[in-house]
Amino acid sequence: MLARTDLRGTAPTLAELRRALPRGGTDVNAVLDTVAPVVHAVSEQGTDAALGFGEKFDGVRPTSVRVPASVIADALDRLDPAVADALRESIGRARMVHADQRRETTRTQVVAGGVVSEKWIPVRRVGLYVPGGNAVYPSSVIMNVVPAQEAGVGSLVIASPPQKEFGGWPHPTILAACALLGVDEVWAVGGAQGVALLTYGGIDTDAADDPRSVLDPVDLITGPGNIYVTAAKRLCRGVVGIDSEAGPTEIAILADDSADPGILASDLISQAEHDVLAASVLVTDSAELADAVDEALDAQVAATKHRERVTTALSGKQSGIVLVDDLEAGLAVVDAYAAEHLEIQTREAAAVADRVHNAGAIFVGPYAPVSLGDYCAGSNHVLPTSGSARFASGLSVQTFLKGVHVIDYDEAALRDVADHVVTLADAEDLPGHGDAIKQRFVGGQA
Ligand code: HSO
Ligand code: ZN
Repeated sequence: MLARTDLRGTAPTLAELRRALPRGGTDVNAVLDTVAPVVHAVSEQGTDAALGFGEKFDGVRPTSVRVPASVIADALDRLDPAVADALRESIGRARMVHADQRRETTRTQVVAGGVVSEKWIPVRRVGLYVPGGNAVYPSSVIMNVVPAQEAGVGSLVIASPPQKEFGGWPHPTILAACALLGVDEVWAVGGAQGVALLTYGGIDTDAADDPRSVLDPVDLITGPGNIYVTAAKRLCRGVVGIDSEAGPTEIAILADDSADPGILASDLISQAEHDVLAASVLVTDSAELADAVDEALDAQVAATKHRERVTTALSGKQSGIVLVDDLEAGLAVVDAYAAEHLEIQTREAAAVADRVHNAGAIFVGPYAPVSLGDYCAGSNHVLPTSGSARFASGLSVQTFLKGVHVIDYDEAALRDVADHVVTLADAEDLPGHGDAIKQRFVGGQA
């Protein structure tokens, strides 16, 4: 079922390795021209334009952008108690991990009388995009909201597409998750127009709770979406901050012959289940294991609920088995691939995991599957995709903080370094910079 890339007996360069590895990808550039007029219209006309596009593209117009408080409360009341319990558990564990990520102010005494501090200020207002359609992921609401709240973000809004079958409001499970998290501002707007409305704001003339409710623009947008949402985020970037451009999900597994093929097959299927474009990649030095995983996949895929989607994902060019000579070569492959999720299923898995440089998140050993991280490990599941784990991190408290330097020098400390500043200013032919120093001292002399 999985295509094979056989690297045994070869010594590829990094560039060759990157080319040889299975990889998919979506072409966001291809839809920029379609999305640009939508973003432009919403930036000029606000809410009316956004609702108009929603009606045109998705065939639904909510009675107001702002979801009434009663609709959110009702969604929680009707939520299956077992789901509510599991969501609470997920929230509690995520809070524990993310609370530990808070950053203290650093204070550096550079010289006597000269101090530079760095303080971490939360972004004022954040918009969290939550997709609708097939992918109803209350867990992703948790993974976006918890780090923002733990960072101290004071104002949070969730935007999610209106759904015809739910009276023009976002999916009730999404609304229930908002209620459990204490988020009371939810907008029924999605797609590129949703991202644009978060960016530029508007007035919600139809809001049930408040007839002229202001839709305040946000400073940062996080959360995944389809290709149109991603294109809109790319176009709005700069006016607003964005997290990263989320591509289809990926799992890579580095395994040796000690791994259980049945477990590997089920983990490969678990992420293939998300999307026909999802990538599942096994890297191993054991051809016998590769054969056994292929066999296990045949049996398990036939029995899985979303078998068509899974089969398409597993047989796509983005998925496959990479055969390597040994663990060393396997580590080079997983570093070159830089998977969103990397499982280590080898002997001494923790020591091997310690040697990985590039992965969005690393799952150690047979009892830490990606599904655990998706819901209840406490870790975040919004992670860098498409190889961006070489330079990017998953969502965390840090995503929602800005580091600001505070420079506090007294007269003696400035005088002490004045000559160097003037010299550097002259060297850059910016004498006005030097004059700003001289001006502070008697006679304008440093
Ligand atoms: N594996 C997905 C997140 C997710 N899984 C949500 C289940 N629900 C991307 O990390
Ligand atoms: Zn998942």
